[in-house]
Amino acid sequence: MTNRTFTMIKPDAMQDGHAGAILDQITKAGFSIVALKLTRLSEEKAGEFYAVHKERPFFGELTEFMSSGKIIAAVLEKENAVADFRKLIGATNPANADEGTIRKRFARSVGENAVHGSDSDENAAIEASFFFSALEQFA
Ligand code: 3AN
Repeated sequence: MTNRTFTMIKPDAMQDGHAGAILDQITKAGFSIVALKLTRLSEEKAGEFYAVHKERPFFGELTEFMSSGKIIAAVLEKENAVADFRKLIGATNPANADEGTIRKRFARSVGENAVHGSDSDENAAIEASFFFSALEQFA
């Protein structure tokens, strides 16, 4: 699984109509889509996904936002996927993200920052399994 990462297109980017452009940028950067679904998280499920942030002051805001609308969840494959994808999406706060990164182009703010990208191979596998069965991660 070292060549896979997990992403979500978050409710802000979905509502702002950026899903197509974001998927285009991802595939043009050399990632292939291994699994993909459009869904919506309940606040409870969002809390489960972001459990590591439970003690952070923005946790309530985060789970409310992440359950506020549709998302697209996807598993992506590429050599060095986790690190390369973090580079492609840019800094957590779009104000600090490099020009041309997905967050610089499409994010609204640090809380509503357009996309998620796994921060390690281990978390990529855990997060992919949160949304997709083994059968759905076939590619
Ligand atoms: P990243 O998504 O770049 O890995 P994390 O893991 O620090 O960043 O944060 C997870 C998510 O929590 C972010 N994508 C963002 O939506 C939200 N978040 C992080 N920092 C803040 C903050 N200061 N205020 C509001 N939301 C935040």
